[in-house]
Amino acid sequence: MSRDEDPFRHLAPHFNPLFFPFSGSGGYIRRQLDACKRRIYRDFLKIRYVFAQWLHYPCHMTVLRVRDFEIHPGFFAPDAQRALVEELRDILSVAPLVQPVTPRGTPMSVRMSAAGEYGWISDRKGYRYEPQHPSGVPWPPIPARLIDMWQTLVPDARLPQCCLINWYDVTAKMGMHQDRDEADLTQPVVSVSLGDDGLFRMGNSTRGGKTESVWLRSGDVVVMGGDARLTYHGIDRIRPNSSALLPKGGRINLTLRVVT
Ligand code: MD3
Ligand code: FE
Repeated sequence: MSRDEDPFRHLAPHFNPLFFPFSGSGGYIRRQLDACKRRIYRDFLKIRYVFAQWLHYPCHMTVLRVRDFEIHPGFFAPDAQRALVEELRDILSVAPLVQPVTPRGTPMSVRMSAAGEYGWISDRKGYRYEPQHPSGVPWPPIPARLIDMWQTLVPDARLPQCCLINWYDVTAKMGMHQDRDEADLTQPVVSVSLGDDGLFRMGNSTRGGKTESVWLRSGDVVVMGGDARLTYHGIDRIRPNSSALLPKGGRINLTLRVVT
């Protein structure tokens, strides 16, 4: 780690819990210490983020990294969130939310719609991407501010072909799953949370194992690229009345995807 990268470089040595007096060249001890510093710094950011969530104050840090998920707390300011909700209303008036059933016939608790070239559908015939809403109308276009966000956060990716819209009432949840119905799994998925807080659980690239959870709040954006792309994940629960953005409460999650 060069001095510029040292997360504790702003601290005077006597405040620096990890001050290491001799700067030798490379070596095993130094690498271990650097790794340790990064871990502690990441945990520090996480603790700060968790406290910010509890105390309901905005935490304007750039990104939080948890298991290769890149979390951008408060990426969308309240004004932009309200504008997005208006754009979603127009989309949903053309392509209304539907309650999907799994191929085995179990209804999902989440309601879904989409914008863009493709929408993700689940029914008795299976799950797949379709160019039309079940009613037969084409999906409305993806709002420009979401395309903008995509180009800001993942400039090297292809443009998104689907903006999946998930709506959770306060009882809804989404079980742990992988997203692998897209043809090119090297392309990232970017998600936007709106409305009530949702407890997002992140697992591993195979089912089971240890998991970590964070509360996603209105305006937060998560980038799933690289190793996070095939990670199992889900939403355990919604925190009722945690946001005033949606008049009837609940949570909306938008996920932008490259499909073909
Ligand atoms: C990781 N949505 O739509 S957002 C989904 O809040 C989905 O509605 C949840 O899981 C929600 O598939 C979680 C975070 C998320 C979204 C898509 C991903 C994480 C992802 C795709 C690949 C890997
Ligand atoms: Fe998912």
